Amino acid sequence: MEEKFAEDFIFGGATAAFQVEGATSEDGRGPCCWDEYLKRPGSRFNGDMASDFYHKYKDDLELSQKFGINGIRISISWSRIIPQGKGAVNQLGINFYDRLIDECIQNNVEPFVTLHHFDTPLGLFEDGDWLNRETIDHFVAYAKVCFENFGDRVVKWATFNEPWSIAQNGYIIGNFPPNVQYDIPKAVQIMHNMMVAHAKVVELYKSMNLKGEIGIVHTLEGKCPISDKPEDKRAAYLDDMLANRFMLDACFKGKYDAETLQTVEEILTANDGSFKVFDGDMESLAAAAKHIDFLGMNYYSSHFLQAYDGESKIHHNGTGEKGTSIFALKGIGARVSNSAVETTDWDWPIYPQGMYEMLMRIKRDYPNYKKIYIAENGMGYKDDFEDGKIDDTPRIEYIKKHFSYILKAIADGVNVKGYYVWSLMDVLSWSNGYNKRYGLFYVDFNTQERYPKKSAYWFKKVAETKHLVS
Ligand code: BGP
Repeated sequence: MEEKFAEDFIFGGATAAFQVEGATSEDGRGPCCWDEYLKRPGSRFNGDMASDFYHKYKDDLELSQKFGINGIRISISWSRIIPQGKGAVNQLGINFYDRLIDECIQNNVEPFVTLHHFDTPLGLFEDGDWLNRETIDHFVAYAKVCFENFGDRVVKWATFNEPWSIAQNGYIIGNFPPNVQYDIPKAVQIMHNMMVAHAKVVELYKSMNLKGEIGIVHTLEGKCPISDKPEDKRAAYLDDMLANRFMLDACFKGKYDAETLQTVEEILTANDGSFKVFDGDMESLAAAAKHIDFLGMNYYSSHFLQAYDGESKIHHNGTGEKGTSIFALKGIGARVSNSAVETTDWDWPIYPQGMYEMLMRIKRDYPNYKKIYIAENGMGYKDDFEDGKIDDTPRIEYIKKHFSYILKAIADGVNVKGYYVWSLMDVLSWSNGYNKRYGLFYVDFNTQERYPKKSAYWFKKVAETKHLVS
């Protein structure tokens, strides 16, 4: 195993516009789908203030720099730049990201910018979001505005964050807008359309001859059979097909392998549906696969699969009450607990070797990948705040285990160039609110004060020495 991270390895912190910025009606920002969703009666929280990054970004960047952090994932809020999603550009929105990007650079915290992190402008969302093919053209137009304005300084761009989460949470689990459950055909169509949008934006970026690199951020989840039984193996294979392989094929092979296509069609038939490929789509995917510069890999967890032949049944644990999750999908399988594997309070299995296996798989199955950034990894935890001190030792242990598997993958030839912990500071958690904390920096959401957690001090030592210190 490698003993040390390379000198140019990025030790970053990740954020996303809606989860940190707040200021949702300031400076001409239009509404996004999450504003509307979290304002419905009964909602337990909203994003109006979040971590107040819109006003506190200078403090956060100064803090980052002090703690050895040399990269930050931010996303641009589409509805700050183009408030209606299409049409007029909002100069005040451009000005905000100009200031933010300049501040990152001044602090030597390199910005890694995602164009879309779940927050489609409300009008486009109501018109069908990514199921409406016109959204693709609007996204390309918005990307162009971003590249024209920030492409001189930003050298790392991601088209999307986690299309699988949008598809799965919005159309299968139902805990993201539009809160549809069990509609696997729509989930697949959304993923395909987003892959086409991604491809078109990659091609646009390359045509503009800018100096940086462009990729996509996927959440990749290991899918392990709970036993050696062929039917459990099949369940793991099917879940993997939807969550991982379908979109990795699109991005890095520029097509869906015959096996991928056939299996996805079988899943769709079991769910009474199909998906549609439009004229020119496959040409777009093929072109972009030749040009994509990196894979941003988010890895939190793996799942253990058992065969299941009943109707779909899901309960999402959005409260941190351990052991309350149910996830069983018709035509695929059931995610079950593995007594040998610890979980978080939100029932996410802690399985760091799954990250190693996924990294090795990328190298094996997609040999044209150029480099990988771990774009998110981290642990949701109910931190205790005592006299300004936060002892989050379990989070340190979690990150440390993942770091050691990254070093092992690097030693085994995978080109991993950076790691962005989720999250830089505590943020709004999409379907869990403010009590599921991930940050290196604790945020008191009443005062918006920041406090470094024990993990921040530990992360600083690793970033400075490049060694996996204890
Ligand atoms: C990823 C998202 C992040 C973040 C993280 C933690 O899927 O890209 O935005 O939210 O998951 O998820 P959660 O807050 O649901 O625990």
